[in-house]
Amino acid sequence: MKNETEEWSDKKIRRRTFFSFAGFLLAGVGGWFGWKWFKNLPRTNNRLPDLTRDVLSANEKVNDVFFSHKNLAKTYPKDRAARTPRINGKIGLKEAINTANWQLEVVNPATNESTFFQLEQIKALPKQEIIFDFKCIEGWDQIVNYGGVKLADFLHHYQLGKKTGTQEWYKYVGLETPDGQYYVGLDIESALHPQTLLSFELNNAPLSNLHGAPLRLIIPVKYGVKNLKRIGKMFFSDTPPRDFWHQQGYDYDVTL
Ligand SMILES: Nc1nc2c(c(=O)[nH]1)N[C@H]1C(S)=C(S)[C@@H](COP(=O)(O)O)O[C@H]1N2
Ligand SMILES: [Mo]
Repeated sequence: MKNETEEWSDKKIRRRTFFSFAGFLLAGVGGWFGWKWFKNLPRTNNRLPDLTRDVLSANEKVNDVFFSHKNLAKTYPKDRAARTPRINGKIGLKEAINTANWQLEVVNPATNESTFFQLEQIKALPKQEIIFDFKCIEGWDQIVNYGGVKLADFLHHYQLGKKTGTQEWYKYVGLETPDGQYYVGLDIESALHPQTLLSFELNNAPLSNLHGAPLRLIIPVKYGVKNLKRIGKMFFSDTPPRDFWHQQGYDYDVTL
């Protein structure tokens, strides 16, 4: 003999079973009609229905936007920036540097000729400031405030990085410390990204030695490893330039 509670719960189970079975049927029937509808959608050249194509093209457009320059790293208010940003990595910074004698060497791959730039020629371009979350691949991050000029502005202004007599960019930019001990390669899209800076200031003061004086790369869409300190040399190529941490097994791109 079942007591009241047991009967009540039996009833509830039967009701539940009925509803879940009905739900299962409905889903099945819905799926069948949905498939019929999909199959009869208008098609061009008997391929995927046009609607599907439209959705796929829309996705492609979303991707284009997402992976284009509209893909900006998040920025922060100035008061969030670290007062004394940590220092990490001293490769290529061991020799003393005389900032007054420093020059940036830019190599033209077609002629193998170098052009030398003074810091003042770089500072002459419009100054930008960015406050972003600097991320090291080793697992730490901190919000930092760097100032400098857009690498894109520098390349455009001094007409660097394009193949002679064309509008075609080389596919990569290579950067190295003056002693060649630390080096990175960047795809041209990332190099031309509007947040990528040739930076000479941290917290509105000239860079300290260990933060890369007198000029470093700031590339917020990449991990720290690509943010080369103390740039000595820049060159262009269609094949990936050597990259210090890639040689140690990290991804070449290290895009965030
Ligand atoms: N010349 C040079 N640049 C370098 C490195 C280095 O060892 N040498 N280390 C990289 C790494 S791994 C990180 S996380 C950042 C750290 O920058 P910071 O010292 O200004 O915080 O610099 C990058 N640029
Ligand atoms: Mo790093």
